[in-house]
Amino acid sequence: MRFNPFAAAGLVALAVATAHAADYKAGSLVIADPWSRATPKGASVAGGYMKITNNGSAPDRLIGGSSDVASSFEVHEMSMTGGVAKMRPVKGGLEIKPGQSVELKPGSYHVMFMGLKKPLGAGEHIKATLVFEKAGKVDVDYDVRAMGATGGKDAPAMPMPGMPMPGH
Ligand SMILES: [Cu+2]
Repeated sequence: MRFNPFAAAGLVALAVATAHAADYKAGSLVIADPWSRATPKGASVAGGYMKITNNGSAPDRLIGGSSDVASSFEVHEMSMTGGVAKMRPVKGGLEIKPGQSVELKPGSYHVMFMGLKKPLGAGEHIKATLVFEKAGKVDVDYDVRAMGATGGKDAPAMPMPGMPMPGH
């Protein structure tokens, strides 16, 4: 198939149109479109996603946070090892370099609501506080989207093959 510049332009326009339900600013950081996923009954964890941009001249780090819906909150990274997805806390926090963005998304970096007090339903909003090393505390709202959501609000759902992984 040959490269079609008109189709490519259409994709860019679509991406722009569907981006950013809500943006939050803290110092030189912009936190764009925090969202989470509805959880199956009995799930104890849920993932939280967003894009963090550092418009400043010094690095900052997402070092933790909290939320009323969960007993604890961690910053995780995920990697595939022999076809198995594994996640672990990011040691020392997630760095956002000056002039760069880090996208927290399914299958990659994410925040994790641990010890959920109730299942998350699509359409709900979760209040959470993010803690950055320099920018300090930032209150954000996570938009809870349907189970299986993989990205922006209008992105098509893409079921994971194999075992469902609640929260991811
Ligand atoms: Cu996790």
